[in-house]
Amino acid sequence: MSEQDALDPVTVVGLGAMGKALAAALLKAGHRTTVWNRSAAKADTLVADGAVRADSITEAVTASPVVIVCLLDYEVTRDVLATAADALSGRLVVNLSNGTPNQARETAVWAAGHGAEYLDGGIMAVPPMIGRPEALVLYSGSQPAFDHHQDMLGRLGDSRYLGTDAGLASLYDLALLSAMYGQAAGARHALALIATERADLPEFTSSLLIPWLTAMTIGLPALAEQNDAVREAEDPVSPESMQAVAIANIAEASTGQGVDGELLSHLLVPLRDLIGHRGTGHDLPGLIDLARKAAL
Ligand code: FVH
Repeated sequence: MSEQDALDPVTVVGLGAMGKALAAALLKAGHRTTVWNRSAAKADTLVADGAVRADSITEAVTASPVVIVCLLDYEVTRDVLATAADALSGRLVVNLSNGTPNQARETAVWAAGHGAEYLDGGIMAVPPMIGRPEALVLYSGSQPAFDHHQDMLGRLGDSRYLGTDAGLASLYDLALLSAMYGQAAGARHALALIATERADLPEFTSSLLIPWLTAMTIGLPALAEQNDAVREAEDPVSPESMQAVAIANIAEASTGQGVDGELLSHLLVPLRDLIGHRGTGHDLPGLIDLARKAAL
């Protein structure tokens, strides 16, 4: 790819915390960067740094062959783009707004109906990480578009292309976010428990919580490979019946320490109910299915 292709003009639609970071990274890399936001004042700093302010969404779209959209959600994305739909033909829309796989697929069809190529994306990073290699950005949709604009997309972070199904990036994004929110809920519950007796939460976090969570990722490959062979293992390292007791104790101790179980209710309540099946001669039937549902 020539240097000229790599430095194609680009438009960024949506200048919230993330959109601003995306535009700043592209601007810094040398792209002619046109920006648009509903609240125009959010463009001021970028414009002072050299970005071009578009006064309308149509002006923003027509300014560049690549239009990167980073808005609150797909409803807003479609509402905003609809007002410039006639200008989309021949351009690439890269939608980095959060949404569901079906919303991504529908938007891909909608964009194609207006003659635009479409890439959907999921940003696995927070704004200060944008432009650095640790900012992972997942893409799906048009492979020729991804290949052609790889250099530009690479300026936002580490780009990973998942496939032609536009819904894949969303699916992976939401899967990874669900793992993150699950871990965050567990960590908050842990901190709430410790806070009932000790105040030094930073020390607990750095010396015990982080090393513990890191060490326990060792169980993830087995979870991913969970199948009937694992289910029937005769000598499991961590039998479900043992785990069920620990989970019951977490619930009981939380109540005893005056900690609300709400954050972990999605995990503790169904498991507590399954514990009621003990003594049926089975090893907590349904527990693995529950984990499977959670993993899927
Ligand atoms: N910030 C983050 O940590 C995460 C990291 C992972 C990816 N997300 C997703 O990125 C999308 C945008 O997130 P954001 O952080 O930029 O969000 P906000 O700062 O809240 O900005 C929201 C933008 O959406 C515009 N907007 C909202 N409603 C409307 C509307 N009805 N019409 C037009 N624009 C609208 C808003 O405009 P304004 O309020 O400034 O006028 C902002 O441009 C998001 O999908 C995350 O999940 C970020």
